[in-house]
Amino acid sequence: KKYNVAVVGATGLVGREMLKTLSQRNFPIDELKVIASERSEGKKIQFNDKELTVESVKEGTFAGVDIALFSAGSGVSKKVAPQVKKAGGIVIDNSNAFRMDPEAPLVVPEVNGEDLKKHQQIIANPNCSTIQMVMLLKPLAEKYGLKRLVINTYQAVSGAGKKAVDELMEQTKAYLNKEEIKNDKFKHQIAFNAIPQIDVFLENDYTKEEMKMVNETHKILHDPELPITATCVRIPVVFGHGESLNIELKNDYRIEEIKKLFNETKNVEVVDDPAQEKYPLQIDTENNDNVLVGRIRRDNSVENGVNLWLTANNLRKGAALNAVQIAEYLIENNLV
Ligand code: 11C
Repeated sequence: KKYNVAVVGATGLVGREMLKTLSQRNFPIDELKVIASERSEGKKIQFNDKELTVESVKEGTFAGVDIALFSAGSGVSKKVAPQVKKAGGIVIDNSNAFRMDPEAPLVVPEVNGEDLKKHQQIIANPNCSTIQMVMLLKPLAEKYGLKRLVINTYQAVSGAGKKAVDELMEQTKAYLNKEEIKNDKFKHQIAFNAIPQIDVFLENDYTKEEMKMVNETHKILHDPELPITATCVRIPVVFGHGESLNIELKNDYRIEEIKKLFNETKNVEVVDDPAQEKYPLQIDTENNDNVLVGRIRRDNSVENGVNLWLTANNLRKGAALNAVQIAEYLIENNLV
């Protein structure tokens, strides 16, 4: 069977990656609609051997659409997703519009795919930095139990969209040419700098990105009481988020056992050879869809503590690929 698919936000960084992923994975598409804002209407997008024309949302746009992948910001999702639902289709939404909605499953297929069985046509794709982390937390939770988690992230500018990538490039050129540095997407200079702020600040002085990592992890792991604290930092890297995790497990472990566990986890790759100075790098994730984990070592300052470092492609597993995997899970389990 083939499906009518729509990509909403098709001209953005994630939207384009969604189209690439659908093509690479030979997703069973009957008709494909590429949708964006009115500004982009009429633009052409190549998909396999076809040239598609970008449409904007109009009355009847979603008639007959089975699955709509959204990555156009939470404002668009809140307004347009209900239209898809009303027309009988399923929304897989990459924004934060529905993530905490109890009716909307928040899913990483390898971790909590089962939650899709209760879907009510709107499904949320988690934040990129949450997705890559829970891929490792799930096997640890099952085998040892999780007691507490401390997260530090080193996130790529592409997480903030195409304009943010352009800003890093322009600032880098300006810096090297000793010209004036202009900033717009970021509050401060990002070239040759690190900014300990991703998204806006909340009343508790954490940023929204940091609280997403806490709240989304609680929901995905079905463990709402797990103590988690996060510091999220933007660094001048284009693709790939890095994360340092300090994890307290409930039960004792052996390092070799954890490495074996990760080696046996689907779509996770252990890159951990201190003797050879090998560990996951952000640049290694450009053409790799796996979550890379390394620097796995005991934290002797607490009982059952473990430190590790992970990287993954924020636009692929962190966004587009995870969304397409959700769609594939729905099809495989007759949930469309
Ligand atoms: C960033 N993690 O790197 C963000 C991007 O809630 O889906 C994704 C924001 C989100 O800026």
